[in-house]
Amino acid sequence: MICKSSITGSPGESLAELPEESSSELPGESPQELPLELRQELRQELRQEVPHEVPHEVSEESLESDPLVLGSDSGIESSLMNAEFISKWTKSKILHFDLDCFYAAVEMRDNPALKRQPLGIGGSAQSRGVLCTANYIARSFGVRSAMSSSLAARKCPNLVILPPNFKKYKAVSREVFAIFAQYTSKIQGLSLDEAFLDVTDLPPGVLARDVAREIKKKVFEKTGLTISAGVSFNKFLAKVASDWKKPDGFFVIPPSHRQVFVRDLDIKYIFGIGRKSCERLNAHKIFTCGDIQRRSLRELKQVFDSRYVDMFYMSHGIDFRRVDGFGDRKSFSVEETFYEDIVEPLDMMQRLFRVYGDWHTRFQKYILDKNEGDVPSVSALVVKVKYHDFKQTTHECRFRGSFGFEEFQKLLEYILDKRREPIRLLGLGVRLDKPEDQVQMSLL
Ligand code: DCP
Ligand code: MG
Repeated sequence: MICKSSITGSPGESLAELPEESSSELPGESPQELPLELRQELRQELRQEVPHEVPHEVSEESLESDPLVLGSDSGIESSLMNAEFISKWTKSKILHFDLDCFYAAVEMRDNPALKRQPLGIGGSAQSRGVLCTANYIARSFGVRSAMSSSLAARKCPNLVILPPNFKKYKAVSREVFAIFAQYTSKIQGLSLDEAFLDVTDLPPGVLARDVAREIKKKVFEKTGLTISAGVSFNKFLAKVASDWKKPDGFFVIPPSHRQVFVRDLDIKYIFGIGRKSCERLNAHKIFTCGDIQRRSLRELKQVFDSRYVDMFYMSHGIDFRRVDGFGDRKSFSVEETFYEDIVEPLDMMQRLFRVYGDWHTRFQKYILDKNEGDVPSVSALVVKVKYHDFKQTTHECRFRGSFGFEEFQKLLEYILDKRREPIRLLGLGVRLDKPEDQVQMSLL
């Protein structure tokens, strides 16, 4: 077994309607996700389409020697935004949905008296619990997800804290995803309450915004919950749009409003910029996408290192990531956040077993839904742990052949041997290779 570990820190109204020009072209993977092939493809496209010979990645040498890229007024930045190239990447129709204060909303639905109270879902303040989420009344007191329940109770003395009922939330989630599936099979679920849908291939005359509205309505009728919807031409902006008018939001960002919309957009919305990156960038006086746009590629390379081209495009509202989950997935994993830190190793193993059961069920369904010949092979097994202090560790080992819970157990043991402290999240999964060998799994 070849293993590797990694330790990281914790990671208005509608402007206008989305033009409905039809396109059968799906964008490729993001350079971040599938770098090599697509970067080559992008380079190729840039060579063909931009006036100057512009490499997608600007090497250190060319930064020094090529007068085109030395200054911010060099022209290379605008070359990267070649109109034809950009129009190609603004033809998709992407929806993003996210249920509002999900766990809390389910509890309020089932006990309407809770609607008038500040409500948190999570572990109790007495037992070092952590909140999974809070309703919007509680949020107005500064209560947030992942906050310790004791701090939340200090911020909001009348806070009612209920333990989560994951079984119930999973059942609701299944109902919501079944509604999504009535419109497209191109669904990428990000969590129980959040998903991207690619509706580029809608029949002529069917508008993406109408589909989004209809889904919102159906979700409410079926579950009694409000879901926020974003409509745009890529994942980045669809996700921003669903957040824009939360709760019960609906917002459209059409290609024609790309530039105006992103100019003053906070960099915290950019995919790949977390809290820590945000602080670092703010120190460089970069607060908005417009601030990134105004920097030369040379400066961006210094600030973002290898991610600078992606960040350049994101700052212009261009995102090459495709809605994934229906095509060639590169991994399949499941994780669970606990509402109280898990302290005992035996308890951790039992939780891992539960996560494994969940993963196993979903993975089997994923495999069964595939056509024969499209079934990917498993190339590695992965276990992920987030500690009480939000430090995250993953450990993975290459694996071919049949495997079961025991293999994941060994990976967790390895992690715990290195650091045996209370944990708040456990995840496991597999990395997938192209369909070559049949996946063999030993069933429980
Ligand atoms: N969750 C969790 N731990 C976190 C964040 C979220 O257990 N740190 C759970 C509880 C949430 C659910 O996942 O209800 C969905 O997460 P969201 O981030 O979408 O948060 P909410 O749906 O609660 O709120 P919002 O209205 O902001 O979407
Ligand atoms: Mg949500």
